[in-house]
This record gives sequence, structure tokens and C-alpha cells, in this order.
Amino acid sequence: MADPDRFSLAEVLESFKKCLSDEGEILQEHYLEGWKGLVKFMSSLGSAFSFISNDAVTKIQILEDYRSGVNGQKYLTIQSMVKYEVDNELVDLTKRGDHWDSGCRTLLRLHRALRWLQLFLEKLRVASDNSKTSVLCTEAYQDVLAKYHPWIIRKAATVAFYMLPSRANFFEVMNMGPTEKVVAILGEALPVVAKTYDITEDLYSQHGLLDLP
Ligand code: 1PZ
Repeated sequence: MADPDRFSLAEVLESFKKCLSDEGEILQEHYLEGWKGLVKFMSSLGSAFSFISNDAVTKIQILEDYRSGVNGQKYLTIQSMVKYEVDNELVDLTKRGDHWDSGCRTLLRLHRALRWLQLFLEKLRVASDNSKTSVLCTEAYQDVLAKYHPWIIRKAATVAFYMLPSRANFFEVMNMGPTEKVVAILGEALPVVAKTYDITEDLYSQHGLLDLP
């Protein structure tokens, strides 16, 4: 039985499953719930990761504030947010200005990190028991996320990755039971995360929002 007070990756993956509606809309409530779970997980990894979780928390909060604000209805799904912000010129498209903290640019940062997560978890899933989590994490980071970060962040992130526990301990912190079960849950859930990523990527691409400053 999973202990409800501990982080469980299964719950995070459940949130990412729930965030995808049958119509292909992405519900922000569950998307952000998934991110909150990941932040909880990162805090259990120690203070070396707090600069990463602090940034994620700030971004989640910006989006939560829109959701609970006067125009909250417009932020129900990622699709409705994009339409609302683009139609009303609430997005800085080329350089940071009055709308430096738009929902669209804030979510884009989480969206890019979701690609890292997908890649990292896939690497973990297929890795052997003695493979180094830090190496898998660094590879996934270099492949998809590092290009968006300045040198100083890349450096700090790479140093933090060295602190990651072994694959077996990592699965233990994930609180999902024996390794075979973790591998099975990942195999089932990762395609859903991939679908959420792809839908967001297409949406941003259609609106020319993939390089928001
Ligand atoms: C399991 C170990 C955790 C590894 C996390 C891998 C991601 C490394 C990201 C390093 C981010 C460092 C902090 C600040 C970054 C910000 O500059 C950028 C861009 O935002 P801007 O400056 O433009 O406002 N922020 C991001 O890229 C979002 C990062 C969110 C990271 C969430 C990680 C979730 C980890 C899940 C753990 C399983």
C-alpha cells in the first residue's frame, strides 16, 4: 500500500492522465497538480534541488493566480488560455515587456521541462539496475532543455544532477513498489505524458509561440 503522506509518482502520472480530455484539451487544474507533485518529489531529494523547485513553484503560482483571478474561466485549458491571451495581446512575442509573466510564456517553460521529464523517465524505465541516474538525467537535460538555459543555470543543474541517488533508490523515493511495477506504470503512463506534450507543442507551434521570451 502506498503511504498517502509520501510522494507517489503514480499519483503524478495520474494527474497528467487526467489533464487530457477526450476532446484533446489540456485541463490546467490537473496539469498543474502534476507539477505540484513533481515539486514535492524534488524536495525529498534534498536542498541541492531547491533552486530548481523554487523556479517551478514560482511558475506554477503565476498560473494558479491567473486561474483564481477575475478571468479564471479563460485559464481552464491550455487551449483557452492561448486563445484568450493571444486574442487580447497579453503575450510579449519578441521581447520582454509589460507581459513578461504571461500565462503562455510561463507555461512554455513547464512544457519544455515536461519533455525533459518524459525523456528522463523513459531512460530510467529501460535502464539496467546499476545505471547511474545522474548520467541519464544529464543526457536528457543536454538533449532537450540545456539549450534554453544560460551557462550559469546549466552549470548549477549539472552539479545538482550528481547528487541524484541510484536507480534503485530513486524508485524507492518514487514510492511505487517493486521495480517491475514502476517499470510497468511508466510504460503505461509515459505515452500519455507524450501526448500532452505533443498537443501543447502543436498548439504553440500553430500560434508561433515556441520562442516566447
Ligand atoms: C530529478 C532531478 C530534477 C531535475 C530537474 C531537471 C530540470 C532542470 C532545470 C533547471 C532549472 C533551473 C532553474 C531555473 C530555470 C529558469 O531560468 C528556467 C527558464 O525560466 P525563465 O528564466 O525564462 O523564467 N526555468 C525552467 O526551465 C523551468 C524548470 C522547471 C523544472 C522542473 C523540474 C521538475 C523535476 C521533476 C523531478 C522528477
